[in-house]
Amino acid sequence: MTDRRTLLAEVPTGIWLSNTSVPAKSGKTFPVIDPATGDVLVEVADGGVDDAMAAVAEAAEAGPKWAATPARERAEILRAAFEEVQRRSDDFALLMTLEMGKILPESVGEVNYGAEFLRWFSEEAVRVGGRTTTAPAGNGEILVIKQPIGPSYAITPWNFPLAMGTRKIGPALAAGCPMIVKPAEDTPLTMLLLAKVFADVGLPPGVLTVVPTGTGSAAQSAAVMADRRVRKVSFTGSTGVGSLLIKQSADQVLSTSMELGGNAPFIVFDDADLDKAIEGAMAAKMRNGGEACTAANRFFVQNGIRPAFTAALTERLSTMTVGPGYDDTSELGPLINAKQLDRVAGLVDEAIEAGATVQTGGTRLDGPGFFYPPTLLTDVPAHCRIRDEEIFGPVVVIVGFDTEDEAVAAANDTDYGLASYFYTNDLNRTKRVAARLEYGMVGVNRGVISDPAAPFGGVKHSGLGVEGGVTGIEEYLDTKYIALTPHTD
Ligand code: TXE
Repeated sequence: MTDRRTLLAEVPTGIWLSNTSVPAKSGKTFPVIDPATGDVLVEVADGGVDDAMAAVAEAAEAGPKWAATPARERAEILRAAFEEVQRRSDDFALLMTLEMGKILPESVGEVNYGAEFLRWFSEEAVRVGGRTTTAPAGNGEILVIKQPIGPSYAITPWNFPLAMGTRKIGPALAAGCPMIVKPAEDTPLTMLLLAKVFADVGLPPGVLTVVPTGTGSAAQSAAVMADRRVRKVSFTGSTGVGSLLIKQSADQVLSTSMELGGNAPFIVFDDADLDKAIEGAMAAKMRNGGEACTAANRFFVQNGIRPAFTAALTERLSTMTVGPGYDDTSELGPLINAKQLDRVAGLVDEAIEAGATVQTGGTRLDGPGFFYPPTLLTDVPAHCRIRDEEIFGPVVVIVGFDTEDEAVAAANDTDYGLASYFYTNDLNRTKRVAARLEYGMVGVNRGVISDPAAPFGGVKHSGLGVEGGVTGIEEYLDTKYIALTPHTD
């Protein structure tokens, strides 16, 4: 593994254009912070609208040639990038832990998960095809073909700095679309290293560009989406920003993929295996420090098993070691920044004021760094903000219930509809409850559901479109039909 100082010196910190790192046209930079200490790791180029327009121009120029590149060649570049990310797994993992804060083993897990999208879509690239139908009235044939949608724009979040990039870049490049990426201001380094990896394995210049910015996200996205050469926007982030982007994208009638927030229910029925449910709860809540859109947000536990479940989970949470993600002993890292720390602490304080009981945690930890302890709350009233909003932190809220109907109704009583989980050993209930949950994804007797082969996406305020799986590439393809009447004379 490259040591920390060498890695930070090596990672590109400019705007990624023409397969090289260049300063912002304004010369401005912004700091990337280590959330475990609050210290500046490096300064990164603060891209302005003019830098973003240079990326759009490159994408527009590179697009037709990339689209015409044989699928097998595009697939080979994606495959080589997959291998190179794996080869540099330690570097990617350390970089992610440094800029995002998650514990190192989880960063290694994300490298594997994130890299897999490149391999998966390298395999999908060669399977894009249409179909032919003989028109029923006998007047010729209908040829249905798939074509790359064109230059695409990705806005990525900070919680999975690699995987949220590869989940968009993989299918875009596989489909034949160039991609312009705006990484989150908290975590631009992982994306810049990924862009370098692509250049190292032979991706032509202009096919992948990265325009980091500190405070210029709104101006950049407005300008890029207003440019008629751009045909697609793919966003992962908060529902508020997603909804704004949908409105903005309407002017150019852009294709949009929106992976937005969640408010996942985690239901435990009396007949569930307690130990397995606890393991699942730890994974669904504490993975990534709770900063995941699939994170369990509300635990509904049937009253027969509730006391035992609450005691066991409280015990697990209260013995976790909190510390910097790069320390071997840490089981939970810091939150991403001061804003998120204030948000999580505020939600907990408000719940306590509304009558919640703190079983463990509940008070922010002293700095430096943005640490919040594992926390478990009971007696939280319905429609307290902590039950209605995405917590995005290591806080468990347990609510009791008596009947299946009651649990399903409470689980569905939210505007979100991304991930959901439940534990039961009753097969009939499994099918019933899975069908009734108004969510894009349902985990049954498991706390981790993400997989490159799965069509990841939500309903209601959680988004539009799906990423990954065999349908993931469709987000970057247009369907065209050619009505063909061959001359017979
Ligand atoms: O998200 P933002 P934030 C949720 C989670 C979290 C909350 C706030 O609940 O607590 O959002 O996090 C870019 N035009 N999720 O404030 O702002 C921004 O630069 C264009 C869920 O960090 O949505 C970053 O690249 N872009 C989630 C990206 O949007 C804009 C992941 C996400 O940041 C923009 C992250 C604008 N006007 C947060 N404003 C998930 N679905 O996994 C911001 N951005």
